Amino acid sequence: MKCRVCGQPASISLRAYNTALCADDFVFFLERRVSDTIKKYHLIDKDDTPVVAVSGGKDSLSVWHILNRQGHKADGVYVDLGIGEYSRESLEKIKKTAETLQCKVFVFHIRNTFGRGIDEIAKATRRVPCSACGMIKRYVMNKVCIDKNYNVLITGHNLDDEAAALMGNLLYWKEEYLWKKSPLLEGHEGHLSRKVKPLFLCSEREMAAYALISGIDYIYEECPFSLHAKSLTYKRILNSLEENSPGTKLQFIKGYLKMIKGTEEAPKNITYCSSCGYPCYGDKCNMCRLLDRFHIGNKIDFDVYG
Ligand code: Q46
Ligand code: ZN
Repeated sequence: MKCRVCGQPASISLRAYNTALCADDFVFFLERRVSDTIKKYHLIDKDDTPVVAVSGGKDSLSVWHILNRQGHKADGVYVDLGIGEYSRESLEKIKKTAETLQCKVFVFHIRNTFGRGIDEIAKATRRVPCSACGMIKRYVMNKVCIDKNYNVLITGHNLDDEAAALMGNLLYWKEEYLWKKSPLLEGHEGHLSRKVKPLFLCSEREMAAYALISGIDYIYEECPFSLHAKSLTYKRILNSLEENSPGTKLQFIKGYLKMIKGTEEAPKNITYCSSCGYPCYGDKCNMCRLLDRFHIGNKIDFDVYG
């Protein structure tokens, strides 16, 4: 198999595109795909001040790396869930990447604030860990943007994540979420940052290959709470469809984007939390309720590295 561009031996076959590329041309192809997505959906302007939500995994560290290579000087933000070796190793990889990129990373340690990890918080509040985690992450990421003057939050969601989430929303006809899967979610000036997903059209396999070829040192293990997630089942089903019919995931997401025209509007009829001022439904946001429950007060501190 030869590289479609230069004729040298190919390193990766991309059946969805009916092509094969060598390592250098694949890196060029992937980075071009990201910059085209950014341009097409107006994700990041040259005057923007972006910050990347990093987890230590291949997608978030790769998008951080790509953006900085493309001249979007982006810092990072990480929520340390306090779940043992997994959290420790993730933080190490993130600090190392921040150092390589010569960027700052803001770290919120859940254990330092709450005196317990995400699993214990979830138990105490009768939520599942992913629900407590999602709520805290959304709050903390937004707080970094608002307090530290970043106007756009970048996430590393890839094509497989989005296709699996869309499939789940369709299967159960979750209409309230069905139209909420786009590369750009508008914010509310001074209250809620804009959120963008530059890897929206890059598959999981492509991102793993990119990270490997580019020497990105990421954590291979997944969060221990992700193991029973329904999204993994949807990903397996989509992968077997892709195996039989290459390009299925891309068509699924592209067709959807065409229908919603690329942008998701910020939620309407929103109110603001009486304690912190961030958007919420009701009088107080869930994070302020959580802080009240543990008698912590409105005190969210970050460690800064880099
Ligand atoms: S939500 Fe759940 Fe993930 Fe949080 S607890 Fe782990 S699996 S990290 S994106
Ligand atoms: Zn609040």
